[in-house]
Amino acid sequence: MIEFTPWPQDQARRYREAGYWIDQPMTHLLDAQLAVQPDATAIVCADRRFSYADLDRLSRHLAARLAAQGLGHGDTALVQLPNVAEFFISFFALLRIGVAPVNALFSHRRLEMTSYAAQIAPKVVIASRAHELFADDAFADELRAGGVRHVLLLGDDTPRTNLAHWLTHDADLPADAGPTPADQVAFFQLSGGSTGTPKLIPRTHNDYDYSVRASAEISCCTPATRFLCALPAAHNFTLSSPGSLGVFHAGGTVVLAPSPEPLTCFDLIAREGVTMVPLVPPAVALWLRAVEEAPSHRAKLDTLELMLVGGASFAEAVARRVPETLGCQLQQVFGMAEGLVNYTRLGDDPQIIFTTQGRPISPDDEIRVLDESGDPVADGTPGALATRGPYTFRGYYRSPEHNAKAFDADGFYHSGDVVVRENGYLRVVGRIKDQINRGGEKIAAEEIENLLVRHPDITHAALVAVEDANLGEKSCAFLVLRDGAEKLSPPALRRWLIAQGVAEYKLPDRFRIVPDLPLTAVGKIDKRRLRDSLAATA
Ligand code: OOB
Repeated sequence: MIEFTPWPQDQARRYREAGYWIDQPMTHLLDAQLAVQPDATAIVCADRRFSYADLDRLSRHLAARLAAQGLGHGDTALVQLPNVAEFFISFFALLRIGVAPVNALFSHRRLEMTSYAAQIAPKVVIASRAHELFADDAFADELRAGGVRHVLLLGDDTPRTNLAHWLTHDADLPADAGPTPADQVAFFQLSGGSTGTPKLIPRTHNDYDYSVRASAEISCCTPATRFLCALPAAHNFTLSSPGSLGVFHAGGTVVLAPSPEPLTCFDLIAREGVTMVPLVPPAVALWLRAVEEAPSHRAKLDTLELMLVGGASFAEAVARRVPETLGCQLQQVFGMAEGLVNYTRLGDDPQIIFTTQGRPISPDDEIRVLDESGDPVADGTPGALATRGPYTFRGYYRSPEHNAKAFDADGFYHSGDVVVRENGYLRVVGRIKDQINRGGEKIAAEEIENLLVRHPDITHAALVAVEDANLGEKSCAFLVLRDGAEKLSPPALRRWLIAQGVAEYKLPDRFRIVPDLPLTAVGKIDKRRLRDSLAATA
């Protein structure tokens, strides 16, 4: 079994008694649809359509082939696929045989993939030839040398390693051991992070499945829901809030888009009659601008009923333009891969919908808003968010030191967000974690700083957020150079970072060479002063 920090028994009992944890593997949501509407369309992926029966059959074929290779409970997988049907086929296949995947983002590169592989020691890697890392065999060979038994590639020429081959039927395969018990780890979510290495979040069947079922209800998913999956399919928001899984649970259709680029999405919405879409704030701004510049686009959005917006802070003035300009309802979502998800409710007063990030999914989500000494603040006063509940994890994978800081003695997870609570609703007003939120994409400052100081000419580095009109935030790296070092140009620095294998969204948008970094009274880098110095010169 895969190790994880379990919930204390009394809480686990309460979550079961309340009906949150139903002790069924997450694959039950597919089985349920297979029983009632096998021929309904589950996924639209470019010109391909997959019914629930197709999704079930193809995921069983892959599961059977992997099980025949000896994969099963306690094993892990590293998956990196773009928004294609094979992502869901692989996800359910792995769940069916109790193999827990890490679903990396397609934007992740060598550093992230190597870190995930080192943490989970996967037996199988499922990826795509369309990704630069897998365009030739070098990285796959490296993975194999590190213990990976199978690398299956979408779009490969060799049948043995082509994912398509693994989706074909073989009647002679033996039965597998089935999914892991529902109180065990189903898969890993990725943490946005604030530490040097990307952290993994073990999610159990019970906890994740509850968040999916409850989210589907809150966003009113039905068999008529046609959901546009345009953000990365593996992200917690797109996967489970209510996400593709919430839509499968309700028996609706997931329409895949390669990216949230407005014109492609508008055509897909019109062609497929899309009713629901989750977006991050910068994508909403692009959609609004596209319709405002060419009002004829509005007709393509006729079927769109609900837009969910989350992942980064969303300005009230922009929120108000969503129903006006796009003709659909807005639902704000404030969630985290670690667990807790808040939603404005569809029947809420518009003022609540435009000005808050919602309230928790569950009556048993416990929320504390704390001052600097850890005492609760009064409603209406900003404070640090701490939470525990039926789908909020209890510990990062194999990270005891970080867990000691991220959790308190009561098992509350401290998310690093500064929130204001009023009448049970939360507003996100700031952040204490050392992270940059670049339009919903999270960058752990420490990860990039550690990388920068590996450069032979850099002795100190500090990454801070800069306000940005389009993305909300961008990043700026303050660098102290070695005595006598040549001046480094931003393009040269970016090229050097790319060569280190880091995802492009983590590259600093700006660089500032400084003689030294300001320190606080306790000798830490004074990032506030760095941010203020940028604001002053902006
Ligand atoms: C979602 O998940 P993550 O894990 O990528 O990032 C979580 C962090 C939060 O701690 C917060 O700092 C920020 O992203 N965030 C927001 C926000 N939603 C997330 N900040 C301000 N306003 C919001 N509405 O981003 C995520 C997971 C599930 C559902 C939605 C978003």
